[in-house]
Amino acid sequence: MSNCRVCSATVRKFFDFGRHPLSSAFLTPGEADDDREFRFRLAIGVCASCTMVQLMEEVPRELSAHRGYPYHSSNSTVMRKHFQATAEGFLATELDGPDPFMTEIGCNDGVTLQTVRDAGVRHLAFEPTGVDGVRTHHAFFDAAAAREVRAANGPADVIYAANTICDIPDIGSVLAGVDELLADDGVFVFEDPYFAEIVDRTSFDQIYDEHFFFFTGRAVHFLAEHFGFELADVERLPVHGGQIRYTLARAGRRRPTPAVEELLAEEAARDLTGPTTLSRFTADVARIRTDLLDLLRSLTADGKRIVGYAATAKSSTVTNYCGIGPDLVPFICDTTPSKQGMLTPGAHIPVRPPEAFSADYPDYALLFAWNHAEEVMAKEQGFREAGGKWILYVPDVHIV
Ligand code: DWN
Ligand code: ZN
Repeated sequence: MSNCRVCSATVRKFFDFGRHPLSSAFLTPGEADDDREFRFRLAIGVCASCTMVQLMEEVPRELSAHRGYPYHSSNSTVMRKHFQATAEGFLATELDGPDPFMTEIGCNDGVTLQTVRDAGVRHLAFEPTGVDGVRTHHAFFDAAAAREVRAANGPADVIYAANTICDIPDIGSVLAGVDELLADDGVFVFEDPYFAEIVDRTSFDQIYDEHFFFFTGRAVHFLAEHFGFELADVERLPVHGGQIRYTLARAGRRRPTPAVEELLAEEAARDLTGPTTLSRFTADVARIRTDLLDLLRSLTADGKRIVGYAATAKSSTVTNYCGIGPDLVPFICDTTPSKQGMLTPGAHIPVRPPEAFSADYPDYALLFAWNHAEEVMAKEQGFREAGGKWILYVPDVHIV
C-alpha cells in the first residue's frame, strides 16, 4: 500500500507488472553478466480520494543515475515543429506584454526556448545538465531554485514543462516553486501523457519508472486547487500517443475556458478511473502480452527474422513485462549513439545503429516508437519496398 503524493490518501493498486529495471539503464555486455541489475516493483494505482493515478513505488533520485538519458526531441521533425509552434503560441499570447520572461522546467535539447530566444524574449531553463544556446539555471526546479531565479530576473509570465511534471513524485515541491516564481497573471503550462489515451489505446508501455503520474483532468483540477491555483485551460495534443496540455493560473485570476468543464464532464461520464474502466484496461494489457508473444513466437518458428525499431523508454516495459529477449528480437536499432553497442535494461537485447537495419532488412520490424509511426514509416520506405512489414501492438497487436 502507498499514500498519494498529492493528498496523502490511500492509493489502491490496479496493476502490477512485476520487478522491472530502470527504463534508461542500458548496460554494457560486461555489466549484464554480473547479475546486479537494479530492479523495482513497477505497479500502478489510483488514489481513493483525489483519483490521481500514480506508481505504487518511486525510484529514489540517487538510484536513477541513468535518468535523463540524452533525449533529442529535435531528432523528430514532428516534435521539433510541435515545440516551435508551442513557443510561437506563447509569443503571440502570454509573452506579448512589456519585457516578458519565460522559463522552462527541463528543456531537453532546447527547441522551445531557442525559438523564444530568437524572438528576443528573456528566457531561462531549469536544467541540471545545461543545454547549448539556452540560458540555464543548473538546478532541479523547486521553491529554493525558483526564489533564486525570481530574485535575479523578476517573476515569470510563463512557466512551461513538456514531459517533465509527470516524472516528479514530489509534485508539491513543483507547485511551491511555481508559487514563488509565477507572475500574478502568469501561467504554469505543462503537457504529459493523458491517462484516458493510455486506457483507450492500451498503451501500457507509457508506464515505467520515469513516469510517476498519469494525469487526468479531474486529478489535475484537484491538484491545482489543493495548491492555491486554478485549472484555467486544457488542450488535447496528438504527440507522444496523446497528451493534454494543462494551463494553471493563480486562483481567481483567469476564467476557466469551456474546455475544462467539457473534459471533466467527459471523464465523469465514462468513469475514467472507476473499477470497471480499470479492470477492462488490465484485461486488455494481459491480452496484448499474449497476442504479441504468440505472434513473435510463431513468426520465429516459421524462420522469419524480426528486428526491434527504436530502443525507447517504453520498450523496457514491453520487453520485460512480455518476456521478449534476444531469442525473439535479436537486436533493436536506434539513432541514439550512446545507446548503440549497449544492451537494453532487463531484457538484454543488443542495440545497434540504424545502418544495421537498412544493411540487411529483416522480414518484420517491431515498432517500439509507435508514437512516431507515421514519420518512421515515411523515412523507411525502403524497408516496405523490400517486402518488410511492421508489427505494432498499439492499440492491439497487428501487422501493417
Ligand atoms: O516521456 C519521455 C519521452 C518524451 O521521451 C521520456 N520519459 C523518455 C522518452 O521516452 P521514449 O524513449 O519512449 O521516447 P520516444 O520519442 O518514443 O523514442 C525515442 C527513442 O527512439 C530514442 O532512443 C531514439 C529512438 N528513435 C529511433 O531510433 N528512430 C526514435 C525515432 C522517432 C526514430 O525514427
Ligand atoms: Zn490523492
